[in-house]
Amino acid sequence: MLEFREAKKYIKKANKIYIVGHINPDGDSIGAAFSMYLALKKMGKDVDVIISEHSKIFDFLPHIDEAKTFIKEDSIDLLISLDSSDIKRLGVTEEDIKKAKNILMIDHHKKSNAYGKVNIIDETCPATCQLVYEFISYLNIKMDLDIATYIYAGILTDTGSFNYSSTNERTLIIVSKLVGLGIDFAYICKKLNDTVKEPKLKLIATAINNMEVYENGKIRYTYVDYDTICKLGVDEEDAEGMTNYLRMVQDTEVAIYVREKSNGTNKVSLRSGDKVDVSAVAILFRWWWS
Ligand SMILES: [Mn+2]
Repeated sequence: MLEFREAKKYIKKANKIYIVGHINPDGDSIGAAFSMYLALKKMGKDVDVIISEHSKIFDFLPHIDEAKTFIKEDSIDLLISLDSSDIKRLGVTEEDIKKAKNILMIDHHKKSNAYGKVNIIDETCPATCQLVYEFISYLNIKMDLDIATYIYAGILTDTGSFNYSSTNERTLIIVSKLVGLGIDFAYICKKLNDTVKEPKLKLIATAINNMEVYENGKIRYTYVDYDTICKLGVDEEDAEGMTNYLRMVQDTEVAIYVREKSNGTNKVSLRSGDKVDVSAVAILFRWWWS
């Protein structure tokens, strides 16, 4: 990739580097940011990583407590953004972004708006972590167990544990190398996928109990009010994702989850299989909730 060469130049000449993921970071954002951070440290760079408020499920990851929350210097040479298609979603303030002389953007989202001096964007990568793996290899930095763990966490998250069609041959080749490096993939998977807090389990039960079924089971809808969410002790993050359970039912095409928020407004989540474009429905109703 041509941009790799350009990116390497900027990294080489930078004295102070910060790495940042997006707000509400997922496994791919954290995985990409930390693998990049650990790799550049191995290169001998003066580098820091910023992760905004994140879920406790990531606490088991190595070095995660080294994350910073802001840029303490007045000026830095390079800000590397990972997994964020929009500069407004970066996990740093606008003032902090202005401190950077240059931005290197690494992302895999469709419709990514290039906002960096150098932009490494590959929509064919199922995860930014896959792109970071390629870049770290290009930089000739030796992978170690910690870097491999982060890359794996990111790929696992964004491929839905290799279930999504975005997973490709290259993904699995890379994962085989990570396994070769000795990553504890069963442990990482358990930590990221199979751990659920009791309030969330009770919320799932409530959401399923409230389920309404339309069009012979093709459409499934559920609603949970704020009072229930409070009574169950579910936090904001755990209140998400109920559409996943509705979609598990055979022949479901569309899943709709509406939940009441603390300010009395409703958050609507729409998910579909490959037959219905729910984003068109969301756009249709945009006037209604904006
Ligand atoms: Mn991603």
